[in-house]
Amino acid sequence: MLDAVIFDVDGTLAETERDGHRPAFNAAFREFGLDWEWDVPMYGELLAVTGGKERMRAYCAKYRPAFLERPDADTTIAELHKAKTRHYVRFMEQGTIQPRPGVLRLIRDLRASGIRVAIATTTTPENVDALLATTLKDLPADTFEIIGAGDIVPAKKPAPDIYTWVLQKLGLPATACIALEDSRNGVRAAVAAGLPVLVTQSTYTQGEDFSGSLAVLSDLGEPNTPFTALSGLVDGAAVVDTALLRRLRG
Ligand code: XBP
Ligand code: MG
Repeated sequence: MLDAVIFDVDGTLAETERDGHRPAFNAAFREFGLDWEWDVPMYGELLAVTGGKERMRAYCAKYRPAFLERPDADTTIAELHKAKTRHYVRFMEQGTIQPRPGVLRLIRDLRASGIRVAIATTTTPENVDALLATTLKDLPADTFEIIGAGDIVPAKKPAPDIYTWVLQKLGLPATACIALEDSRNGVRAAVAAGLPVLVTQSTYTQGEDFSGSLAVLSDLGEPNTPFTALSGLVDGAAVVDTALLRRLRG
């Protein structure tokens, strides 16, 4: 039985990193009078570290070591992150970020089949709320039964903690579920939690090492624009739907 599907957010439900999170960080840096600018290639490098506060700290350690010597470094990073979240929510409200192909179709299909859906993400809860209210506004408000996000667990992906937290809230064993992810860090987190995981690679995660996943696809596919299978057996299917997820989980 497949009882629940647990979705990653950034890169999986929508392409939020390049045109959502990245400009939000840059807007926060400008607001604080910092001359830091994360261009598209630089942000790709920084995505190796999950979590916005953790990402800013990793950036400083490599490129702005003097900043970390400041006595107010920790509080400034926390304040910067609050500003970044505010800018991100504002950008989302402009309504330019669309769901990835097949996301709405698959979620509706799962719910119609009685399968529970949940979220496991490293991003801040306000960002998930903003995504649900804008990009995913066509889904009923109670679609995602459990939302695991941000700092509710001490260790972010690739640690398994957020998936373990969601599984516990769902009251399900990992073997009754499947995770959908777009990144190596996400696959590592899901696998470490014992979850089968399917990958739809995203702009920033093309060509990452997804070992441990069931299959790697271009996207979830729509009937008139099927997905491309990059690795794994997907038995000639054109789109990811409830039936394919059940077969994949075995
Ligand atoms: C995405 C992340 C997050 C976002 C930024 O994780 O790594 O850090 O880039 O969000 P996922 P915050 O793919 O698991 O959703 O700034 O709120 O941390
Ligand atoms: Mg992701």
